[in-house]
Amino acid sequence: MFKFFIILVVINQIVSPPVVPDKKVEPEIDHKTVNETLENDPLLNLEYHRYLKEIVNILETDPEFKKRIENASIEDIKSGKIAEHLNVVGHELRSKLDEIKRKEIDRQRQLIQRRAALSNLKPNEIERILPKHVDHNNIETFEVHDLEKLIKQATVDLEEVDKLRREEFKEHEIEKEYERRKKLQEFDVETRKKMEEEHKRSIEKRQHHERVNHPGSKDQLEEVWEDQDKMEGEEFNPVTFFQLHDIDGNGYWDEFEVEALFNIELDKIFNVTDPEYDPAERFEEANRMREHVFGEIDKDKDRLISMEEFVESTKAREFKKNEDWKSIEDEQQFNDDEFKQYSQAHIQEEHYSSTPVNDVKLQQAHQQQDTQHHQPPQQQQQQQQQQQQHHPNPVPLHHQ
Ligand SMILES: [Ca+2]
Ligand SMILES: [Ca+2]
Repeated sequence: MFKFFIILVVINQIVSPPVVPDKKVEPEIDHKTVNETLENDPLLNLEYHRYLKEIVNILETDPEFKKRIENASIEDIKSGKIAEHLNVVGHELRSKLDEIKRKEIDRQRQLIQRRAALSNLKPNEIERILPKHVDHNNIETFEVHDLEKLIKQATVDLEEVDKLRREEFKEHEIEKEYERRKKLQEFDVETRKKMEEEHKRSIEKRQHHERVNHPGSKDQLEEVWEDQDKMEGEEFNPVTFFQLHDIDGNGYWDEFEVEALFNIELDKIFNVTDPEYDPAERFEEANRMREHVFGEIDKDKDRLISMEEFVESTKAREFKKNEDWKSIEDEQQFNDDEFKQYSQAHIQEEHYSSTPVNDVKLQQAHQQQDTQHHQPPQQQQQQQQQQQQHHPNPVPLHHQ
């Protein structure tokens, strides 16, 4: 398969739509966040990925198009420059592309209109928030401009995806800690103490894991070669190793194939029998190992490792080094300020969700009035104290 298609297929797998649990309908949506809400809408994302896949599937069947993009550079793919070759695609396939685009536009419009109605958006505001992966000025045919937009959008997503994943993971860890401390408040002092000790023991146990081989080092890969590939006794051969782990045989290691190389190391850190075992942490660790290995080996930054890139990396001096690897268990994932910020926002949110809508509106009106009136500092302090009494912070702000 050509690199262009591999990259788009990889994008489609990696940038999968986030699983967002059904949230309660908010009494009122903040107008400022509407744009963001729509851009992150899981349904719109789902449609976009389906669309991307459908377009790739069609283009892949055109021999002339494939011939033209055979030697495309990663720069030309990322910039969308290769989209100009769409002009060589045959009439029949172009009609199919047109049809896919028309359906996509229809789907988008329906979804957006539903959401816009919920958020009381004006018609001119809807235009502004239309997804950027389709050319909306032409709603009938799929043109060079559409392919260019699609490729650009997909590669932008790809560059953002690791950053977003890290942020989401941090929030997950903070949330977990918040919930844990909240739960503690339900018990008496004695039980709480016991639970805290147990938690501490669990953390220490995870921190004292077996030594992890540095991801991508000779020692690490040789362990895979011997234990996983059952090649014990055979000398490590980079070409054979590459082929063994190019699972789909497309000539490149993609992110999933690389992450699969770390299972032995991950088992050293994470134990499913640990009562606090969290699959999200294992997933994050695999991603960080993969990011590290790609940073070292993927020289042309196309998010694929070619056999040449891999073989070359095994010749470097670093390959034989096996430096200590800091796992997520070895470092704190968030600081006190971040935790404090989350707790405060959450306490407020919990309070509002348990308050009837009319009361929320009344409170908002009161708050507005409050900010308009300049209160003397003493009064402000008194009010703050009253609020704190009303919504006591159930969670102590220092952790671990
Ligand atoms: Ca592969
Ligand atoms: Ca590469």
